[in-house]
Amino acid sequence: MITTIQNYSIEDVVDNMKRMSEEGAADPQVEMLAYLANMGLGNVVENVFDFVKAAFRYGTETGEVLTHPRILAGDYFLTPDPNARSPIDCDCFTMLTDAILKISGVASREVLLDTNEDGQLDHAIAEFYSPVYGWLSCDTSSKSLPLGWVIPSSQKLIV
Ligand SMILES: [Ca+2]
Ligand SMILES: [Ca+2]
Repeated sequence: MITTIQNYSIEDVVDNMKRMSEEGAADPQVEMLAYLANMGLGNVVENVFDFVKAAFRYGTETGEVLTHPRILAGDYFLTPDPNARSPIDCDCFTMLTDAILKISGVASREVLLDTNEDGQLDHAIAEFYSPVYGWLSCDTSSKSLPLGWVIPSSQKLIV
């Protein structure tokens, strides 16, 4: 059973992540990121996965923050060196990835995870819908997990 995420109520996190992702999907600079991501010739989901992973780096935030996708897009265009951009954590990657997937025409959603099933949420990912396999992970904040991981439903809270 999922109950808390750090010091925030689940309702606050869920409401804010959903709202920011939806606003991000309507933001001109986030749309530009989707355009850049899809200049590749590969599968759309792979394009977005590779682009977001390369564009931002994972890092621990000071406190827990939910950075709006439009702010991340602004940082992308203002800061040409990816290593100079502010590090972001999993929830920020999730909102941006979900927004860019939606702009790219992919059915996607945000998911909060309790990966060790101890009742505490500890991770966030975007998922995309595969007509064959159902909902699959698009975890752009992970250095190691490949695209398309199947997450057990017992770990998921759908945003
Ligand atoms: Ca965060
Ligand atoms: Ca946990």
